[in-house]
Amino acid sequence: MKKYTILIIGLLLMSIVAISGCTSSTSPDSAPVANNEQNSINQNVDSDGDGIPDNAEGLLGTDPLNPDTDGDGIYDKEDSNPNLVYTIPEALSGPKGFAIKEVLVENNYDEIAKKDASDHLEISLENLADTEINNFTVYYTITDINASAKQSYELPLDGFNLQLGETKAVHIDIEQGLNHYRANPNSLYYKSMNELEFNVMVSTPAYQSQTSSVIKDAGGEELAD
Ligand SMILES: [Ca+2]
Ligand SMILES: [Ca+2]
Ligand SMILES: [Ca+2]
Repeated sequence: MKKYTILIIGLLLMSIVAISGCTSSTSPDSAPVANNEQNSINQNVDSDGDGIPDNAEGLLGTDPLNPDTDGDGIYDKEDSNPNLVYTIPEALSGPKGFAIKEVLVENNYDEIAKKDASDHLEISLENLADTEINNFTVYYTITDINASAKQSYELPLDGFNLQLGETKAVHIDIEQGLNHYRANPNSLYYKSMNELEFNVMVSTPAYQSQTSSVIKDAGGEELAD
């Protein structure tokens, strides 16, 4: 009888050890749950402070890191069409002080790093004036003819200047760096697989505005190699 009692106590002790072992082995599994909770909390963050949470900006097609996605001065939350500039800027007249040498929306190449770059809107500008030029603004539209959708953006090129005789590219994308300016990561450019038409107007006070158009073939954007 005593033997059986010892055996039962022994089995109970083994069970407790086994159960506590199970408990400790399951605790790492609970970590992803905590991470998921953390993610859902982060998605409710309003990174740009425009009153729209980051995850909702993705659904709306606006930029979670720009309170005024289209650059028309009306914040995303108050903007009835946050991807269409409210007042289309007028073309400026004057002498031709600069030229648009090239507009690329695919097959971009990074001249500094000497390698392919991810597809983005790249505008190459040449100074034709007898002085340095700055205070450029880019206004561009993206038209998805198949989906009957159009978006437009106005972007001041703060800090960009063209020295005498200089030709230099402006990069409108989601990269950071010199001569890179912010594109909406949820725009047609990044979300539509259809053929897209880009119309670009570049202006700076005292000179004639310059325009150019380019087509992006159907298919998604290509990332850098
Ligand atoms: Ca926001
Ligand atoms: Ca925003
Ligand atoms: Ca706006």
